[in-house]
Amino acid sequence: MGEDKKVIFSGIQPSGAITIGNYFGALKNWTKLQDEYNCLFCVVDMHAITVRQNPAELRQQARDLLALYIAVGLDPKKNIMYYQSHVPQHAELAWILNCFTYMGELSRMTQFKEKSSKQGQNINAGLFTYPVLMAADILLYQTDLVPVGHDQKQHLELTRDIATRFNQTYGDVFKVPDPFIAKVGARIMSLQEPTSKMSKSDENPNNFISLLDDLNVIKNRIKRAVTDSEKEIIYTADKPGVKNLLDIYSCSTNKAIAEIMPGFEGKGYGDLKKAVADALIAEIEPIQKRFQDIRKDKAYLDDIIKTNTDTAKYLADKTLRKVKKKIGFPQ
Ligand code: ATP
Ligand code: LTN
Repeated sequence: MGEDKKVIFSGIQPSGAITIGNYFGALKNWTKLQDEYNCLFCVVDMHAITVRQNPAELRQQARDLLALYIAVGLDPKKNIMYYQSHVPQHAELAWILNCFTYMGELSRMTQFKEKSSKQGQNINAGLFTYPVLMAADILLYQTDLVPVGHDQKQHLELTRDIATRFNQTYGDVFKVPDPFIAKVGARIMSLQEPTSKMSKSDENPNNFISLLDDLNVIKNRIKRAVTDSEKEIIYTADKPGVKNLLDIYSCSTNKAIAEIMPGFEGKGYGDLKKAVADALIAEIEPIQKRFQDIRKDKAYLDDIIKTNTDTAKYLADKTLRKVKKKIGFPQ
């Protein structure tokens, strides 16, 4: 890692097939950062088990996700890409930070409220303390910037609060990180319910598009996406379905909304959907091809995992040792 560059950390849960929301909100933006920053991109499998996972599927999804990181254009020589569960320092720091986090803070987390309402009676403690593990992920690497979608802003604020609280007691141990939320793609919405965000663990597959979906499936999902009973293509919050399609189009073509709107003048929703599907497929198809090649090359992936895990462990341990010493654990 170059000493002079700022550090970026981010992660995605292998909790399902990666959606175009994850891609436009996170992955695609990461690829633009890899030259300017020292980046760590983690497959956060420990976060994924806050919801029950099938073991065989989890293992496969984690490996797919790592291969996808590379397929979207993240260079494994430039970026540190690894599985969270391979670096035990994450869990160790998370425990320590649990003792610096208040129950009240955690109960205010929107994601906890949403996910716990879905889990009904048996809400596990991991779901509650999930943001503390996320804080540990970030703080272990003295991270400057955390590129995430809009939904993670609250978790980032909590991370900052925990770091500041710890530093006030023990001196400057942690860098206090800043969120890094891109202007475009930060919030891709569900296709059938465009007032909630697209999510890979949604029970209704018509709500999302996965990066690895068959191209015909992608076409059909877009075709079936909710618009409204009017006709005109306008970019406004009152038309969430149409707005979402325009956002997807804008992200797929790398063109600003103002730039694409004139092209849709006098056109109907059918034209819009066709344009969106074509643009999206043009963006995704090459990624799928690269993914298939990478996923087949076992030795290549294994080597990346081994090398990157060692580097991550080395860096994480530097911070963790400092933390343990400050707290007063026996040396
Ligand atoms: P889950 O449904 O399992 O909670 P998720 O699809 O919400 O998962 P995460 O793994 O929690 O995805 O998030 C990975 C990254 O993708 C985060 O940076 C998050 O902000 C971003 N992200 C997730 N959903 C969207 C979305 N709909 N639009 C933009 N960014 C998103
Ligand atoms: N909670 C995040 C995933 C995540 C993450 C992180 C993102 C876990 N640890 C550290 C950035 C930095 C989510 O997107 N649901």
